[in-house]
Amino acid sequence: MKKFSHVIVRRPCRAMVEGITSAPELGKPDYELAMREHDDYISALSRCDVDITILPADERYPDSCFVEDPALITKACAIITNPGAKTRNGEKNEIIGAVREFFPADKIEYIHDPGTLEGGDVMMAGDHFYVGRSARTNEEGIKQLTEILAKYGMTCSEVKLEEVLHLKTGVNYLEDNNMLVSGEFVNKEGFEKYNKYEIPENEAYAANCIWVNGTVIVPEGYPTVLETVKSLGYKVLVVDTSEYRKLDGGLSCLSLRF
Ligand code: CIR
Repeated sequence: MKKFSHVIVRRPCRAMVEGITSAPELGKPDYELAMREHDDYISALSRCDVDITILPADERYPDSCFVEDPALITKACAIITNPGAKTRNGEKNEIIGAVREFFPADKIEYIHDPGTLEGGDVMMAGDHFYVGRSARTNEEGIKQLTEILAKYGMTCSEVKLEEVLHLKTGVNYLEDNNMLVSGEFVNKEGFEKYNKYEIPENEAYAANCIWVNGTVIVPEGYPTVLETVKSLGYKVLVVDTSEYRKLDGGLSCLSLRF
């Protein structure tokens, strides 16, 4: 099934070694290896029937390869978010140019102060969007998002996060009513209508898989998740994201898919 025609990515910058992390014990990312992993990510996406826009590295923003956070792209409009992380907020001004290539000005919406929102907190399931209330996304940001989506006939519901950075750190929709859930999302209310596949604690990082036109990209090194996704009948590609994991980043954060 073809749903996405475009993907936007941004090359990691050397300053990524200073990116935000909640897990300094994993060490700093190795930039050269991160670049190779990014090459592999782009090459996996190129096998998923999408056109890929590759933005250049931006040394001013260490976390700028995580393009999922400064924008949210839906089938009807694009939303430039207002990242709650101070060192990342300016990324919103740098993603606009790429978004304008695909959307006219009247279909580009904005989250404004005091609202904050990061795209990693937003999970699309058809015309409904789940949005995580997190350290990065606040009540006002969710209110603004709800109003924007309503203008285009789409709906939104809030999910309060207790443990993870972003909503999609722990739960991801794979289309076909299938959802990967880990940790706090295993028993959280609101996802009952989906076929939920529980991910064991030692593979929790791999809850962050992405579905792209019938193919699911899975991070390397998580055999249980790999088998689960394969058993659902998807075509599967595996990409190592070890260096992005050191910055709390994963497969979904590295692209905008629309
Ligand atoms: C951050 O803390 O903002 C980055 N180091 C990681 C962002 C990951 N993005 C995502 O989950 N959407």
